[in-house]
Amino acid sequence: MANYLITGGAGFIGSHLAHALVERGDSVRVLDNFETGLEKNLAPIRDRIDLRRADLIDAAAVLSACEGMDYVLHQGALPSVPRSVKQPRPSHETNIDGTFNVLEGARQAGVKRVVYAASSSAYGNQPGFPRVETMAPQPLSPYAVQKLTGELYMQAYWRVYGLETVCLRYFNIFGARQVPDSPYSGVMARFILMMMRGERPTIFGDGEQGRDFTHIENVVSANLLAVHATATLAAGRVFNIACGQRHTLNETFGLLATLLGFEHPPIYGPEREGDVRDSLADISAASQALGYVPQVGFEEGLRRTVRWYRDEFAGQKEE
Ligand code: UD2
Repeated sequence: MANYLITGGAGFIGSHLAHALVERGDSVRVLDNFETGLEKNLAPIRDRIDLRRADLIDAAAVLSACEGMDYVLHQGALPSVPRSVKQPRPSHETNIDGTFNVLEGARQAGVKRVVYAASSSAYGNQPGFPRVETMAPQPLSPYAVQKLTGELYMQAYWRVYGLETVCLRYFNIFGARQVPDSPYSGVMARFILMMMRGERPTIFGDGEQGRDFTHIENVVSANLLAVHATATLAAGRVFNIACGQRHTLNETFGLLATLLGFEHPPIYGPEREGDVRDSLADISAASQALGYVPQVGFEEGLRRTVRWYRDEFAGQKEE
């Protein structure tokens, strides 16, 4: 049994990690400001975790949260490319200053390892698929720059202070508990809820942009592997976490429409500013160094996710 701090532990990804760790008997502390996280995500394990409400930009609160911890899973962030384009400052502060505070807190508290939620947006629109970690980053949006800056900080803390850090570049994660009704929601959650309500989703651009959509279960397993991987193989390194398959939005819309019995076409709108056109990961580095193997494929992930939203939003109108 070990002590874990999960930043952003009330959010989509953080809450899945919290549940997994509690289930296997580890001790979990969650730090969340509840700006995008939800208390209900932690309700079933609420009495078994140490829940702290604080902002990542509160350095004292972050240091205090790191004290006594073996591992930090740093998931807390203000996500979304379009949010960062519209309002770069809040996401800059949370994603860069907040990450710095986590590293400083972890260093001062003597934490053994920090695992960081990095983003596939680091690759931008450069040529060459699949994306390999050795490619030079070409971030397009403020969000991509922020998440990449976090990676560079993680690596510097390993090199300079010997704090073990592992960066996991998540590729478009989806699954249960992803917020579906914010203007900044990920496409999968947004489309599922709209289609359940009988509303036609809007595809930005021609819908032929591709993503390496990755079910949340794979991210949970990647984090647990990253915590325990041999330091000589994992510390100071960056790993793609994905399925290694590309699916277009048009294809994804079609599969969701079939699963949900939705019979209308999507609406097509202008391309989104700062959008990456295509995304596809090479996952061999994570496989070799961490033993990472995707647990849940794309279509099975879609089925599980649709099932969850149906249960959660039961009673919403379906066409
Ligand atoms: C980026 C990162 C991802 C993660 C995420 C966090 C890339 C390739 N991926 O995801 O790894 O860090 O940011 O927020 O950079 N779309 C529509 N209609 C909608 C909503 C979205 O067509 O109503 C499109 C959008 O233009 C994009 C795709 O769906 O082409 C995926 O958008 P998203 O916001 O779900 O995720 P994305 O790719 O910005």
